[in-house]
Amino acid sequence: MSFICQRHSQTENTLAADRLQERSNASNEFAFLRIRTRQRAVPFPGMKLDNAPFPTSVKPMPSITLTRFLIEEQRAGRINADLRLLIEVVARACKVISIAVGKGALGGVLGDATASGGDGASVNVQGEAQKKLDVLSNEILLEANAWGGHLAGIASEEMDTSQPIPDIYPRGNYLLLFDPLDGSSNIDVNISVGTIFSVLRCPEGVTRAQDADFLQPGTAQVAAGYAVYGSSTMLVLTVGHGTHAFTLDREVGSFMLTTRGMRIPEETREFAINMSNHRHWDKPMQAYIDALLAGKSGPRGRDFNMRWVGSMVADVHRILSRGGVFLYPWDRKEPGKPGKLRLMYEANPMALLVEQAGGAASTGRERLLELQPDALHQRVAVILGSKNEVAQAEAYYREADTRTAACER
Ligand code: FDP
Repeated sequence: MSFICQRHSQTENTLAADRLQERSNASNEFAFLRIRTRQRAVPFPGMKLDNAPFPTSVKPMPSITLTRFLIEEQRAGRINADLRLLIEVVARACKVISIAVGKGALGGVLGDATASGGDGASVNVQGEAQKKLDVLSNEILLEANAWGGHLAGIASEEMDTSQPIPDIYPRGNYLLLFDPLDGSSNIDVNISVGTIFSVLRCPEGVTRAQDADFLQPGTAQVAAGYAVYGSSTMLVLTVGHGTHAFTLDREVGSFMLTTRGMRIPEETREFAINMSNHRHWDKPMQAYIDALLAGKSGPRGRDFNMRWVGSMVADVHRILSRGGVFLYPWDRKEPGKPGKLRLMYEANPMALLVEQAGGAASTGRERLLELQPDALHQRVAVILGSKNEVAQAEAYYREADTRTAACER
């Protein structure tokens, strides 16, 4: 009762403030009062917004859950029941990871994982030190996906080889790949990290999937997505019909659809790259970035801003939300490797999400999604984001290659 009275008096405050505002538009003092009372006046549950006395800035709460979204996708014939279940299971695992990440130091999950046997840090197949949360997130995703009957195999950044579904469980027609916790170096410093996943069809006739069965180009992905554990937890998903964002309602425990059909603007003035590697890049990448840095007085004729979180998930999320270009090119530090990021469970899913949002994804020389992988943990150079900016970067490689070809003739 007192809650309703309080709301009622807030509404009256708003109306009174409106009247005062009408009487004296010139008065800054009254304008301030109006803003203050308006901010406090929110409708109580069930109030019809049409009748609300404060029509501006009040939006109805999002009401489409991930479950409802997926059921509607299934009804529209865009996914089948198994794929729906698979995505729901991955999303549920991401909620569990989100809770573990959110506990931080209180959960005892920060810091490096120790190798089995107890001596020294545990290292993954890439030779990178594993964090406790890397290992935990991997276990959460494996455990959640093993028994549902929708998968034929699972591959992860944290496992040397793919894992078939244990014999005690039924097997399905899909293959799941994931980076359980991307941006590991940011875990211990309370900066956004995330989970990236990609879903492929298991080749016909294969029941116990091997690594070779996973080696399909990104164009073969039937779904891809990521969860970003930031100031809010979000799930961004595509099943090949647009890219959609869901925000975790922590009280209810459901992902709610908050953006249907994300769109990346074609033009941008923002780029994301680890600038400390400048001297290690090849000439075309140096020339492209130098042009951005030159700003108004350079060949691009305009200033660019740089944002670099250092967690791919967070950087790509910003680009999906407001545009930009993300680059992780080849560099001379590890000349034998084509790049730092992994093709199958980092670059490919992000490339599909970006393309589905109207952006582009490239290695600099070819469309990322068309690369034929030859190893599960293959690395790749990545340029993705606003279409026209990706094209600008590609132009530097094309020009360099044309010059080289001309010299060789
Ligand atoms: P991290 O090594 O912290 O896991 O692919 C992994 C990744 O982070 C990306 O998320 C990030 O964009 C990139 O590597 C950052 O690497 P560097 O700090 O070596 O540039």
